[in-house]
Amino acid sequence: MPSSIRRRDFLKLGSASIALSSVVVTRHRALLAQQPVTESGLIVRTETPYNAETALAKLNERWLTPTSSFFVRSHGNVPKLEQKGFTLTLEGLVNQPRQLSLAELTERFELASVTATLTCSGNRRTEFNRVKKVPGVQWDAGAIGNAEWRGVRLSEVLKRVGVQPGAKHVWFEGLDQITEKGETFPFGGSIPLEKAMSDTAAAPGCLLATLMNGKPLTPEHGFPLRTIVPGFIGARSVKWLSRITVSDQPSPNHYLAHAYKLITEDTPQAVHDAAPIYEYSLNSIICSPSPQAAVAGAALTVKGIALPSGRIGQAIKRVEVSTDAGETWHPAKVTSPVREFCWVHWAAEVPLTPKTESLLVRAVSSDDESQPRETPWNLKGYQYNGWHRVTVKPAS
Ligand SMILES: Nc1nc2c(c(=O)[nH]1)N[C@H]1C(S)=C(S)[C@@H](COP(=O)(O)O)O[C@H]1N2
Ligand SMILES: [Mo]
Repeated sequence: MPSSIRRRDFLKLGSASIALSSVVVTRHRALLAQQPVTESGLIVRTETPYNAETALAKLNERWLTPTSSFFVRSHGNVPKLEQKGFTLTLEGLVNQPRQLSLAELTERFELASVTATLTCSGNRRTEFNRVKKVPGVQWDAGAIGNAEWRGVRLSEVLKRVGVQPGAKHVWFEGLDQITEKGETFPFGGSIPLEKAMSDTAAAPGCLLATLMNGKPLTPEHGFPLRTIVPGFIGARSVKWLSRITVSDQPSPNHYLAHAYKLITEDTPQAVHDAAPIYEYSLNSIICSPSPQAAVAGAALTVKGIALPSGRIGQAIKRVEVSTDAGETWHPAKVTSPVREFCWVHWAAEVPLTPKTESLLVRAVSSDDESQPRETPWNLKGYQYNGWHRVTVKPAS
């Protein structure tokens, strides 16, 4: 990892004092009424399977998202599992295939932890609908959260069982069952072996996690065991993990071989030719004010989050807000730690004019990568990372 990142690690810009603005921001109650928010701050998108995202105002409350308000993405049932009797199978291109109980896994290997942002590749999917409606869970921008995960490093487990020459990918399989087009199969996927082995001092390439924010995983988040792949889209962090297979090929599971690809036409050839999505992209979101909020005064405090892309070593360098449709940009102050694989929280005080109709945000990474104005449309609605826009109304 570049030393510039290491130096920034744990860097607290926390005391960035945001001048009190003279602005009145009122919540638009009618809009909230259309989207009931649970007590813990979740908006349920589908009951069965259970899919819920975090209300935007809640996303911005804490750098570490409380587990109770962390988004949930499930493709099938939420298995209710017992710790007793649970085993993890290790097989494929390994010298010593074996089954490990949860106790064996956590006692035989050193505990490691990582703070990492998890985001669904379909986060912000609804914004593609402006071009052409996309199917799938209609996520707004809250299918994202930041948590502290603890468990054992996949790399250490793989070294112990001995990876054979020719191995290139590590497959994961969960214990849930999904029925699609008349077939029933578990959720699964894979990551390149290189990613699994890419531990740094700050982050494992992949963690076999048993704890989330210091407590055992909840059933919705994968109890008793899941993978956490820092920097990769949520789909690669397989919940209710029961099987790891080392192979020379990527996983044939539907969620690696067919879904989670950027395609513009649904033909077997197009799906076959497209590469699986692994890393998530650079992104930023305005969390407050809320859409349609009434705003008044000469200045406004805008707050939100920004996420570096999942490439190793990337961090957020700059966040900018515009109140004039992208003509001029005002720098935001980062108000949280700055690390790779983690979002930052930011706040900006921006000028307001009677003509201000919307607020825009964009971020720049440590590699000087910037977000596009719009993300090109794709059929499944993945990886939206255009400038996030929130419309506001002058208060009268
Ligand atoms: N077994 C299993 N693992 C899974 C999924 C699933 O449906 N089944 N969904 C994936 C997707 S698409 C995402 S975005 C993340 C969401 O993790 P969370 O529900 O803990 O937020 O889990 C991933 N792991
Ligand atoms: Mo996802």
